Amino acid sequence: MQQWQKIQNVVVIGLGITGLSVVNHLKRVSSQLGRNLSIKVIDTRENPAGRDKLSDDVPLFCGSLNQPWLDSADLIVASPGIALATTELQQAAKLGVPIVGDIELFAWATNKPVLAITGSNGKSTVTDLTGVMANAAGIKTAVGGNIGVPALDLLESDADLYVLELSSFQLETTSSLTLQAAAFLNLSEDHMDRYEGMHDYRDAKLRIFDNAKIKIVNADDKATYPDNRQGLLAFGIAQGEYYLSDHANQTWLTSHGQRLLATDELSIVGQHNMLNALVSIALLEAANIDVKSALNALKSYVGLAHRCQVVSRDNGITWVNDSKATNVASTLAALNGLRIAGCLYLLLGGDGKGADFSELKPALSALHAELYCFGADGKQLALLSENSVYFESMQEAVQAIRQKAKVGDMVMLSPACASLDQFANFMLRGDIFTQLAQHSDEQQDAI
Ligand code: UMA
Ligand code: ADP
Repeated sequence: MQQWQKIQNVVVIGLGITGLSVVNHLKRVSSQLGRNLSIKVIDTRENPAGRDKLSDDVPLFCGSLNQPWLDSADLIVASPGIALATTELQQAAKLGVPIVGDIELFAWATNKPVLAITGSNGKSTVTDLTGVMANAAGIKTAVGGNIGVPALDLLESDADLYVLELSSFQLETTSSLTLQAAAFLNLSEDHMDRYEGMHDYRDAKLRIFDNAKIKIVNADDKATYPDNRQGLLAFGIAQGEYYLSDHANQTWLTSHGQRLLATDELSIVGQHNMLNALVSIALLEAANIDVKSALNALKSYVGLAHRCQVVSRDNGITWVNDSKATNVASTLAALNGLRIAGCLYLLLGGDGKGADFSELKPALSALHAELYCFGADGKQLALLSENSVYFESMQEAVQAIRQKAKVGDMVMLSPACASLDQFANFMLRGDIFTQLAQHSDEQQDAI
């Protein structure tokens, strides 16, 4: 609690789920301190999401950043959706007002072990899987952060271990989070509206290693390596301490030369998910958790919804929902290293946001694949291969696939495009695909 000694006036910026969690936490801190902190909230939106949930005793200023409030604060707690570079925040910082985020407050509040994950792709999957495995190993584990549950809300759970997904925005406002282990999964272009370039974005992500005992990096992506290599462990396809090895015609998840599990036994698919599993294993080992007792949980883990999720295996045909693949990089991840006995029916289409789809060509030509394209950029995607057809809608494309698919084939929605031309969001697109995949032929007519 010593961090709070000289703090009385706290201004929270942002009234989304983070801002609300911060206000609730500040009230808990007040009762622990035995004095009421003065709490005020600002949101630049006229009608912020959490308005109805804020208690009446907390003053709220909407529509712009209230400079006098900021300048007279003892502490500003900024939500991840607001850029630190904002002029008003910069002015307050110049006056010496400290600016932190919710994860920094979380760090002040706990001395339990914490594992954290960042990267451009795969964060949610690794975070969730690590939590599932740790719980299966008998450790009471709470999972949150950028995955959708604010970290401060986890403190009530009285867990023995925390697993946090951290975005670059959250890392920018965190400086004293001590981690048992941290993983930086990969780096590809994202959030360039908030960063001056890749260098800036990478620096924000590298902050995850500042107070980490064990640093888990991607041997195949050197951008994930920090300058200070103390405590470094690497995962990779064929290099590092955690890698994929071949033995007896199978590929094995391998830790420090020890084969732990054949990847054929996993329920999740795609080479990127094998790597995600290796990272979860590395994180658990870093927390001294007996991984062997969690291998059954790893085997049966089916992944998060809409991320390379197997939604049906009826009649020997595997149906995979990867609707979260809203860009070329994530579809490439789904295709790389995919092994299918039969044909891959790949559903591609939607709003491509001006992307260059040609990067998909090499991965597609390595597979026995037929492209079923749909939506706004479907015709452009159909040009990627001679084995392609175009339909107005995803639903029509699925109906056509159903007539052809047979035992050993895979039907995968990994569209490389946003959904907004035909669906409210990627979740709805994935839900409709899943419904189509799970319904028998007779039920199809009713959809
Ligand atoms: N906003 C304003 N004015 C403000 C404050 C926010 O316009 O004064 C806008 C932001 O630009 C943003 C929206 O409001 O578009 C929400 O911002 P927020 O900081 O209030 O967000 P929360 O609802 O608290 O959710 C945040 C994360 N969102 C962001 O970082 C934008 C959630 O990650 C996270 O799950 C949650 O905290 C709990 O930790 C979402 C996300 O999209 C899933 N993250 C980005 C990503 O994964 O790419 C980083
Ligand atoms: P994030 O939380 O970083 O957005 P998710 O786990 O939600 O990551 O996955 C987002 C998309 O990226 C999905 O299409 C998923 O299949 C793909 N993906 C998952 N893991 C990886 C990885 N290790 N490398 C590249 N892409 C990945």
